[in-house]
Amino acid sequence: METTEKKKRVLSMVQPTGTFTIGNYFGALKNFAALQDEYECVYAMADLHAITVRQEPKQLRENVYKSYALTLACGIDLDKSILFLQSQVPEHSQLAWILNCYTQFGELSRMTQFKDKSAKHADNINAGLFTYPCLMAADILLYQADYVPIGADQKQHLELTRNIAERFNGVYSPTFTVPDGIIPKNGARVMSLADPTKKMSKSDDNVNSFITLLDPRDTIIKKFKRAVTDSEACVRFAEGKDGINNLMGIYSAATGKTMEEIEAEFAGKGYGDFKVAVGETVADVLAPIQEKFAELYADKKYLEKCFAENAEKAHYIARKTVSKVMRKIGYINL
Ligand code: ATP
Ligand code: LTN
Repeated sequence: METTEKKKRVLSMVQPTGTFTIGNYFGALKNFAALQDEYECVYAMADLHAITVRQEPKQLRENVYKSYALTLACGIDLDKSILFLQSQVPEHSQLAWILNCYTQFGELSRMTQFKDKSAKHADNINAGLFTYPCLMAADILLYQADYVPIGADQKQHLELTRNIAERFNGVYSPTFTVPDGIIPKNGARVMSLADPTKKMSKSDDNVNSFITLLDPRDTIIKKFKRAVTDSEACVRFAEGKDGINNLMGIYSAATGKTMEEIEAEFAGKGYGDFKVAVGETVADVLAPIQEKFAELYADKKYLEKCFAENAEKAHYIARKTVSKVMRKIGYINL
């Protein structure tokens, strides 16, 4: 007998806070496209999250168009997946408030992203920065997601999401699907080229610390040539060689080669040759994305049509969850 199994659902988001880096790509975006055939995928630009850090309105608007076009250019097919703007689906804010009331102050205080961002923006440690993980939990739980593709830095937030879901389900009755993370084997934690003990981040003040998906080929190679390494001059993966380990990780994520294969390929060669090879390989991976991006970004009318259609599809799913949650809590829900 033929069985038509319902596809499991995937959800993930990226903050439109600048041009995406290869950290965002290898950690998350690359997986977004890869999961589309097997799962029902819902993706979004987390523009509500973006304002936990002060944003200039014109710049934010531009970043949203740009990030959306870039995400599409990474291979999202809108006939298969949904890609929407978080601020256009009001249920995210609505459920986030509710989940705030099922999350403990102590739990939020332990979040390392909060600690890092409050150290970096000491003049603006706002309540949104603190309760941000509740909004992220709402993003995921609204869609009853089974899987969440993320980089390793988001593991702690996903764990909290699972705890909130289990708590709510326990207080009432099963309401939310408890999600699992999908963290890539290679590229889950791409480090800064300037300080390989720190995560590569698109909002880093030093532009040489990251490679963006839109960097021209010669800039990519130049930035890799400048990457901080060590003085051993031997391409091998080992403790204490953070810079080289990071470059090997990037090369591995771009080519699929193992660390042993990379060591063999560069045996007897210096860091100079290795850095150029990493740069050229990354530039080759990014070239088709850049080409597709240019086409999409030039057509804002098309992007706006996508925003509207996809927000409506997302809203349809999100609304059902909020309605269920309201009923369970005891709200009058006509
Ligand atoms: P910001 O600098 O604004 O804090 P970010 O560069 O850290 O942003 P996000 O929008 O917060 O990027 O992250 C989007 C996705 O990319 C998340 O799944 C996150 O885990 C992943 N990601 C971000 N940086 C890296 C990195 N350096 N290595 C691997 N994955 C990453
Ligand atoms: N918190 C994530 C971005 C994000 C997200 C989400 C990721 C917001 N909502 C839902 C996965 C699922 C970040 O800072 N990278």
